[in-house]
Amino acid sequence: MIPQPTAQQALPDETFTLPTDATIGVDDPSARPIADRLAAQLRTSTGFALPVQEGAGTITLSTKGPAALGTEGYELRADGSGVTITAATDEGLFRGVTSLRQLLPAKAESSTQQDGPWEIAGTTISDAPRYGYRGVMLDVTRHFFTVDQVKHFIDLVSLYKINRLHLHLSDDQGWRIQVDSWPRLTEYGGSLQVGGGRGGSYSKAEYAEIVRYAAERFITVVPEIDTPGHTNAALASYPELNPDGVAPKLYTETEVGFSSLTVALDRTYEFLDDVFREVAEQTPGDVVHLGGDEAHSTPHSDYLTFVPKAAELVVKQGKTVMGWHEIADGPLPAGTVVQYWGTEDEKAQALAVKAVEQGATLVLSPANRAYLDMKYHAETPLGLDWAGLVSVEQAYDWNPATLIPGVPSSAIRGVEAPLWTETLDDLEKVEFMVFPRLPGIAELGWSPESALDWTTYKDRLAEQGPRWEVLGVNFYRAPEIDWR
Ligand code: TNX
Repeated sequence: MIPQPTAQQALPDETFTLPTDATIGVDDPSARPIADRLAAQLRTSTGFALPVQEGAGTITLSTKGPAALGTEGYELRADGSGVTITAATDEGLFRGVTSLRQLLPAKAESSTQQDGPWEIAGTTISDAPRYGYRGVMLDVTRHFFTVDQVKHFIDLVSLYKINRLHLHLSDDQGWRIQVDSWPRLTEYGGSLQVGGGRGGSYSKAEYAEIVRYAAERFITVVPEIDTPGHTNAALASYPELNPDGVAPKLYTETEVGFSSLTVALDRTYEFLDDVFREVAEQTPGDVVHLGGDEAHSTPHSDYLTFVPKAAELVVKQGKTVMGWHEIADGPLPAGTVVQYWGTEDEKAQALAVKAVEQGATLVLSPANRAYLDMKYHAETPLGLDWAGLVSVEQAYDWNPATLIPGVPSSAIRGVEAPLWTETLDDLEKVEFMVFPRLPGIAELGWSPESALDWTTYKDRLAEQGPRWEVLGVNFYRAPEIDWR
């Protein structure tokens, strides 16, 4: 399994076999949607009727589980008489069902009817995550991805117990979320993408659909509006945001660091007030990300003036501020989440320390480990290499608790694997960069430190191959993995 559970024991003399007349039982109506979706998948692949009923079933989902395992924890038992998943919350049940899917044969994921037997080797599991934030980021600005594409992405990442989807919604190349009070952001600012092709954007209804779909899989959307740099699409849409009142052209190349909001302009904050209000209104999650990275054309003193003002506008909406680690150079509101994207550079590490000294928590996305847009090896046809080559082992073989000297493990809120899409214009390319590296980051976020071991992980990873084949995932068959 990936992520490796906290504790798992074999029941050597027991095998669960899903019978033709199997049922799925729920003891709480709130868990019904989880049972219904499991039933729907298994009906498709097994051809069994799999009615969902109240009370016990062949597979039972119970919310009477131990509170000690937290909101995402669960227990699972598979033996000769059935499968029971217990958790204290629906979220915990969902994570347990995710594990059950991995215990079943890969063909259980099929979209066409397959032959059994549908067996699980007897086992007991008691499981809960190491970190509460286990994210993936999708950059929908450099290349736009439709709602259906994002849903597909959500389906795949949810298999690895990812619980945050960070959407990078604005950048130089495009503005991708509707803002009613500034309609040209999407109408004009969202019209193109890298390479000059047609871009796109999410209407409020479409964005709500992404948020809903993610929530159904217990994934919280973290929207990012990148400021004060990475703002050419906004500056191009509204001349009034520019110091000289002249809008730049739309931009469809891939340089970074050339654009900036105007820090001295009142209109800048009226703009951000509207944007953060409308984005926050559409975000049930607790966090709004204000970017803050690579503001190379914002004078540093301006940057230090800007970040607290922008952060205040997020706080005003009742949301927790999240930002890339550069924001830690100035004062941060209480509870800020700082996203570390450094490699081994001392400057970035010093900013992480400065963040923690201010009481912030860290989400770790070290670019030389967790950046899913880095090439696997020198010949990888897609991706970038500014942070180095990121092999499957390189992505997996690190410890979040000790990554940054001077940062105590208690300050680590979790991990996130960002996928920037300068070189990725369709889902096949996205899948190629995400798989097989994301499961490794997901395991670092979930599994106990004692379970992390490249040699054994490699074997577990190999077993995911047949699943991805059944699911039609275009994964990179890294030669160092002994794919089954
Ligand atoms: C740096 S990392 C960026 C992005 C690029 C990415 C490409 C960070 C916070 N900003 O603007 O897309 O590199 O790898």
